[in-house]
Amino acid sequence: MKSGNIISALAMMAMLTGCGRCTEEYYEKSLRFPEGISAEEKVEMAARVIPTAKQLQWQQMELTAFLHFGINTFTGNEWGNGTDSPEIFNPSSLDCRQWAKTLKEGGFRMAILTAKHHDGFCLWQTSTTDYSVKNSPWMNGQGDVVKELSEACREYGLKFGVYLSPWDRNAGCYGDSPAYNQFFINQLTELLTNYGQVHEVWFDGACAEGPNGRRQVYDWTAILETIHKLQPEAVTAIMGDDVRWVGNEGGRGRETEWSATAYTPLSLERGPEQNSALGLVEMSRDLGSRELIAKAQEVSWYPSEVDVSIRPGWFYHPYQDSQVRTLENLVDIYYTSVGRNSVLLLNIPPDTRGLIHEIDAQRLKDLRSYLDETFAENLLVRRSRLWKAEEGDTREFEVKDGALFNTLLIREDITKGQRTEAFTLETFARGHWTRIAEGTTIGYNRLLKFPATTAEKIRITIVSTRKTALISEVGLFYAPEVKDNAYGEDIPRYADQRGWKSLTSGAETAFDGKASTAWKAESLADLAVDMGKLLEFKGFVYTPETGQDLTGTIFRYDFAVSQDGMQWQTIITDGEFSNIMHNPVPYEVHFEQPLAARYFRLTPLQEITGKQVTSVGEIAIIR
Ligand code: FUL
Repeated sequence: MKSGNIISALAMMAMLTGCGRCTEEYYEKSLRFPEGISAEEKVEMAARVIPTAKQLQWQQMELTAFLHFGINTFTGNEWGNGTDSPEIFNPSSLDCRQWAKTLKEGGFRMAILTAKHHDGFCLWQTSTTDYSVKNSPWMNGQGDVVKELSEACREYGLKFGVYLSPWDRNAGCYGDSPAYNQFFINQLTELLTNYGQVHEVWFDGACAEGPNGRRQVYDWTAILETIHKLQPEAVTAIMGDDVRWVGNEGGRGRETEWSATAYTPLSLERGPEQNSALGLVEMSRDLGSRELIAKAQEVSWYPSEVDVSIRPGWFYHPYQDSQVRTLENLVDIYYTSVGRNSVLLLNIPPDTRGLIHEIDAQRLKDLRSYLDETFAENLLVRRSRLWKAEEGDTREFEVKDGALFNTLLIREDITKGQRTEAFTLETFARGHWTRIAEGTTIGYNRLLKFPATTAEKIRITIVSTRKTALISEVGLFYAPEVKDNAYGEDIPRYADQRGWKSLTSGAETAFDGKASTAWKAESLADLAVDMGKLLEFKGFVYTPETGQDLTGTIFRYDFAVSQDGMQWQTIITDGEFSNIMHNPVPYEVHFEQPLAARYFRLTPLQEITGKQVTSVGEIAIIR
C-alpha cells in the first residue's frame, strides 16, 4: 500500500481483505464521509480507518527522544530572539556518540534533533544563512551537529529525526511569505538530502509575526511534498500530517485517546476550517467520540505523540540539574503516554559541554531497568491469542500461581483500525469476581495500573466497541515500588519571603510559597513588593498558577528594582517567559550581574492569550 500524500489522503484508499464470506473495506490515513449517511454508519466506517505503513512503524517505536540543543544552551533562554551571537555556540567536548549510546541503552528507538529552533540558528553547514555553526568558534566553524548525530544514530541503530522550526526569529525574509517558504524548503532540502535517512520531521506550531508585523503564511502543501519526495519513509509531526501533538507538554496522553480522530491536520488546507466547525483544537479533551464523528466530515488516522522534557525547560540550564524528573515521575509519564495509546518523545537536552548530563543519563538508565523489570514476565499462564470480541464479550485468562500483579497491558490490532470504546478488568479469587479496573480506548497499547493483588484468573469484558474488537495482546505484570535515587541536593536558592510586604493591595498570595494560591487582577497590573531590607540577588523566578486555568499568566513583562520604593530602575525591558503557555513551569530569570535592592516590581505587558488580566502563582528572588 502506498501512503497517501496530502492530496490523495482525501481519496479513500480502499483495501480488500478476506474475512470469510464478506470483504471489508479499509481507509488508509483518511476517510471523507459520503453525503447523507447516518451517525452509526459514520462510526462504523471510522472503525475502519487505518494507519499507513510508516505510521504503524512509528507507533511501534513507543519510546523516542528529543534533543534540544543550540544557541539557547549557551544563553539560558528557552526561546532565543535571533540576535545572540554565533560566537557563543561553543560546546567544549561535544560527543553525539555519547548521546546515541545513552539513548540506545535507555531503549529509545529514535533521536530527533533541533536542527533549528525559533532563534533560527542552524546546527548544520547550511548555505541558506550565516546564522549557523559555520560562524561559531566550535571546531573553527567546520563542525556539523546534524552530521555527527545522524552518523552516531546509524552506528547505534537508532532512527534519526529533525526538528526544523518554521518560526524563525533571525531570517530577514520571515513574514515575506513566498520568500520565506522558499528559504524554508531550501533548508529542509539540505537536511533531507545530505544526512542519510530521516524518519521523522517535526514542525512546531509556535509562530509569531516577522519583522514589521508581517505574518508568515506557510506553504504546507509544498513543504510536505518536499518531504514526500526526498524522504518518503519519514513521518511528519505536529504541523505535519502523520503524527499529532497530544496537546500539552506535561507528559499526559488522554484517558480516551483516539488515533482515528475527527481532528484534521492543520497543514491540510481544509484542516483549520474543519476543526473550527467542530470547535476542536489540539488541546480539546474529546477528539474522537461518537458525537464528534457524527458531526465530522472526515476522520484521520492521526495518532498522538507526547512530547515532554526530562527537565523543566526544553534546553539545558545548569540550575535545573537538581530538577531532573524523578524516576517515579518518569514512570508515571510512561504510563500516561505509551500506556495511553501514544508515542513518548522524551526530551533530554545536551549541556554546554555537548554531552547528555550525568544526572539525566543516570535517570534514563534507572527508567530502563525499571521498565525491564516490570515487563520481564507476563503473569498470565498462557500467551494471549488474537481475540475477536463483539460488544459484551468476555474472556478469561489464567494467572500464574500466587503471582502478585498491578498492571494490565492490552492492545488492539490497529492494522484493522481502532475500535474499543470501553472495557473492564475483573479478578477471580476465593470464589467470586471483583471488578478492579476499567478503561475506555485501547488502540496500539493501553496500560492500566491498580493496587497490587493476586487472583486465580482475570476476566476482560469488551463493554463497548465500534465494530468487532481485535484484541491482539493481553498481559499482566507487576510494577515494583519505585525507589528513587538521590539526585542532587536542592539547596535553597531563593530568598526567604518572610517579612515581605506587598505594595500592591492584596497580593500577598503571590509570595506565600504556594503556586496554587495565585494573586489575580482584572487588568494588566503591576506587582510591587517590599522585601523589608536591602538584599543582594541574581534574578527572580515567576511561577504561573498551578492547575488547569492559566488565564492571567504573564507572557511579556518588565522587571524593575528600587532602593526606596520611589525611584525605580528597570532591569529587564520587554522580557519574555517564552514557552510558558504550553509549558507552565517556574521561569527563572538571571540578571547579567547581581544587584542589591529592597523593592522589586513585575509589570505584565502581555498575557499569554492577550487578555487584560494578571495572575501570579508565585514570585521569588534568586539569591
Ligand atoms: C514548543 C517550542 O516552543 C518549545 O521551545 C519546544 O521546542 C517544544 C518542543 O515545542 O512549542
